[in-house]
Amino acid sequence: MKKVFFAFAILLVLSCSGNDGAGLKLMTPVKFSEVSIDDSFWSGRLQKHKDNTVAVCIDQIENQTGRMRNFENAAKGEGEHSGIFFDDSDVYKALEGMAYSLQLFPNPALEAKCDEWIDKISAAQQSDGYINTYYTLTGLDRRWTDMDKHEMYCAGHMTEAAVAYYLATGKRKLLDVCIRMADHMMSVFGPEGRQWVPGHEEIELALVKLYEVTGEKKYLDFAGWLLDQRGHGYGSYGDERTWPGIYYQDEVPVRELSRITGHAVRAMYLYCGMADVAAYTGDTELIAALDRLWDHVVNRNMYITGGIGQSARNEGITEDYDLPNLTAYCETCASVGMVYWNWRMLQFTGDGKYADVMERSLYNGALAGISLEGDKFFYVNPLESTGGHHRQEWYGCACCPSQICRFLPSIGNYIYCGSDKALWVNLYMGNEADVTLSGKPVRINQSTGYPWDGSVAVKLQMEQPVKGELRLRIPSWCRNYTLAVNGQAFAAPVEKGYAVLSRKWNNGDSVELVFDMPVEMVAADPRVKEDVGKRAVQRGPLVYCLEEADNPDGFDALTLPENAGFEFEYKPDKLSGIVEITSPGLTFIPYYAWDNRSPGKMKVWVPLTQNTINQ
Ligand code: FUB
Ligand code: ZN
Repeated sequence: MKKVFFAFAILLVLSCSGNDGAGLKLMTPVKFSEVSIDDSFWSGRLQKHKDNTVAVCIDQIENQTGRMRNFENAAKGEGEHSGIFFDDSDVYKALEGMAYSLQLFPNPALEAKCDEWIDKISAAQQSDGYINTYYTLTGLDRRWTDMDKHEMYCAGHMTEAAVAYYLATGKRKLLDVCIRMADHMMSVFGPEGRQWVPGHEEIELALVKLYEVTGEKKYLDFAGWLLDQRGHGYGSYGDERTWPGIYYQDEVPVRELSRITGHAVRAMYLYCGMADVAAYTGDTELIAALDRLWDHVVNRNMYITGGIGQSARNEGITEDYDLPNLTAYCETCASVGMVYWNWRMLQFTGDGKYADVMERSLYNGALAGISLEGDKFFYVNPLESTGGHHRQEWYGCACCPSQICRFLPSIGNYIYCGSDKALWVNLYMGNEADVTLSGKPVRINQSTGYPWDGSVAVKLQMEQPVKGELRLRIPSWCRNYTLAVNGQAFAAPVEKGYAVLSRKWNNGDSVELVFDMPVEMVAADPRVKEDVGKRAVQRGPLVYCLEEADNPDGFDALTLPENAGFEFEYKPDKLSGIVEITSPGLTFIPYYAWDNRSPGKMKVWVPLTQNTINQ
């Protein structure tokens, strides 16, 4: 494949759209466990996760750091706590990833390892249900005194792991630990108890998962109560409060929120929790707040990579349109959070604008967080490097490696959603899945070269003909596409970014979708001072970058003519297989793939060649 395209500049001016998100969820995702991924881009990543990422996490948790020893010590009630006060959460997040991996690749040895960990976790639980190795080993008398100490955050991650493991294996030992911890929390806090504002959100969305799996509405109610604790001045974070309430999203009641503030990952988990509670309560005020927040995040505070959080100082948000490249924080966890949150927003409305952001954050901001081998991680994801920024196997604060460990094997979650009469295809990757259409079982098969080329073939198998809609997402980056059913051109109206193919489907029907995928130069919103006079290169869902390994001469002086022409070519042996983009004197690689070779400089936004501007 070798083609030449002349690029055109597009202005990335993102417009506000109306508030049409109110109400209960329109659609339900097809779970990753129902989807069997067989894809030239993703299958290798899932293999590396199974073989390398999980192994790194186990080794770090058991041998290189004291994370598992903390549980052993807490069970004995003696010994020191080592590491950070929220290190338990990494054990839980890795365990959640292991549970997902088991669903993709059954593995008795890995399951035995999970059971061993769960025994140790369970042994560290106090008789009243409380569980947290930091306070157990440093003084239980001080528990529940500092809202920034992540006790509920750790409980939330334990709950997500427990639900994942229960769904993967049917084993409920860890789930019972979580139920006892949740009941303990509800015996201390709540309308009849003490007030509490979790300094790091996470428990809210986890309690909704606990509600889903137990059917106990009290957990949903507690999640809603915790959300409504915020923004009333109840928060108290340690003796010497380093951060104001705005850092914790505790400045404004959740229903009145309209601007993202503070710590980026906390904000993402809060918005997910708001969406999850609203999905069951039908709370339109929460949804309206989420709509306002989405506009503010995406149109003023998001990088082209789908990453958020401009500053290392607060691991979060600074000011609108302040998007520095070299010092961009863009924590991997925040990009994963963007996927989680946009996926939830999509389910309320079926609006492709959420899937577009989900895809952007997935393929760029989040995927950059893990090496091609799956054994090294980025915590911070700048859009420019002077050569000193590299992936590491682990971090003192290891939230990002454990985040990627749980996120990657669950990518199958984001491909399909079902609604009353429609099957929605949100992401394109090769897979087979058992789904329903208009309540009837259907087997769907997707094959595609995405993200390297825009051809997608969908096949449907069913016992009886089924009347219903297949809704295929037309990504916002795509300006031209063709659509055919059984080889015949098919005119389908596009509603909110989805082509609606409404017909009676027969066994063996096929759909062929071809997206034009030219190389494009992208200009930032002119209010982003850092990117004035610069362009980024994008093709399909992928943002590209220049890396010194490909451009060794005069890297700092490289510029891009405004009328640049581009070629692109699939290189199977380069960086595990990429489409490389070239323009005279410049070689671009996908941003996610940088820092997998010799260390060097990198940049996403490239200055325009001075004498070519406005030609
Ligand atoms: O505080 C827990 C996690 O550690 C946060 O989500 C990350 O930003 C890192 O600070
Ligand atoms: Zn992180």
